Amino acid sequence: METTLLLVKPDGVQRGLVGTIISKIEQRGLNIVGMKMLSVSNELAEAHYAIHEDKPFYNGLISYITSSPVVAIAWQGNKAVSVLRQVLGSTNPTEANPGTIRGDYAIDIGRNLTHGSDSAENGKIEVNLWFTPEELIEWTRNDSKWIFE
Ligand code: D4T
Repeated sequence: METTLLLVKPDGVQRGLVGTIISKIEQRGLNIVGMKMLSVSNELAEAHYAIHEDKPFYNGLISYITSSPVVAIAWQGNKAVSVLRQVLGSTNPTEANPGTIRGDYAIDIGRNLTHGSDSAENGKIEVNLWFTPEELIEWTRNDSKWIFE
């Protein structure tokens, strides 16, 4: 069982796509174990994007993620990391397949609607960065036996 972080970035919230994005992932079969809306502080943005500190697009990333509220969701399930990234589509929306969130709703890499953790290890780290333990709830979906063999 893996845990992974989804961020619906400011463009996703402003464009009214929160419900669409959540429902695609929920219907695929992952469990929501934490969910909140927040204005991202510079400190949190810098911690989240620390790995990109030296990249030319770093300043744009920080100003984009702090520009307007985001929705953060922790998901759990078998293969949750790869399943979530598959639903989101390629980082660059022009390379994302139709049927994915970015393939259907985005064009620019700097306005790619969502973030999804890229490994099980980073999933744990990022969920712990964005959520306190009290904000996470372990539970079993009633339909889990119809999703996981
Ligand atoms: P996210 O973090 O949005 O799920 O994307 P990925 O995990 O798939 O991609 P990433 O870490 O390589 O990039 C993080 C973030 O930076 C933006 N970006 C990326 C950008 O604006 N210009 C670029 O050239 C790249 C490579 C998009 C996602």
